Amino acid sequence: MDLAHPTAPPAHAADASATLRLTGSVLRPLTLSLDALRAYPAVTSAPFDLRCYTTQRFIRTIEPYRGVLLTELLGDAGLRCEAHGDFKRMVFVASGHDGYAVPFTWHELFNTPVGKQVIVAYECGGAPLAEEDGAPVLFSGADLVPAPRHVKRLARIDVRVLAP
Ligand SMILES: Nc1nc2c(c(=O)[nH]1)N[C@H]1C(S)=C(S)[C@@H](COP(=O)(O)O)O[C@H]1N2
Ligand SMILES: [Mo]
Repeated sequence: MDLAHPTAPPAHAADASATLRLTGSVLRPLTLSLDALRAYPAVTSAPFDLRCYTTQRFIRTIEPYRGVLLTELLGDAGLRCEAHGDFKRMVFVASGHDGYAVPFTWHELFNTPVGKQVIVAYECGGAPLAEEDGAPVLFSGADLVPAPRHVKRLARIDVRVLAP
């Protein structure tokens, strides 16, 4: 063992992987545990049928989710706009622990009804979701086929400003 470089403390894998980070073009980068998500104002979704976009296969009916709006988390982190009007070119890349990633734009979240139904959920059908159940789950309730923007074990929201 190299005494000058002691081994890292044991990683609390379960804790670490259930945390969500807000990174990129934000004023205050956030690292949020499931409990931290529960401290924000909560919203509840309507139940819906999850379908795969690729196969059109019905997957299962999802009972109402409870969680926090993605716009609420972005408001807390604060969007960083270096140039006038940067927000109009802003995109949010939501990715799961496995790298599965889906985008949103500033416009659809803040300038269309879609944003009112994009939830980071920690509860389903009145029961808490554990990491093993896929928590936190991001889903976009206004999508016509919700499975693609239904990210299990959401790990990161990265805020980017597209180059002109
Ligand atoms: N993290 C993560 N979430 C994901 C996916 C994935 O590969 N990774 N696949 C998506 C797709 S394409 C579908 S169809 C559904 C499948 O949901 P299920 O695995 O719960 O049946 O999850 C969605 N969410
Ligand atoms: Mo899918």
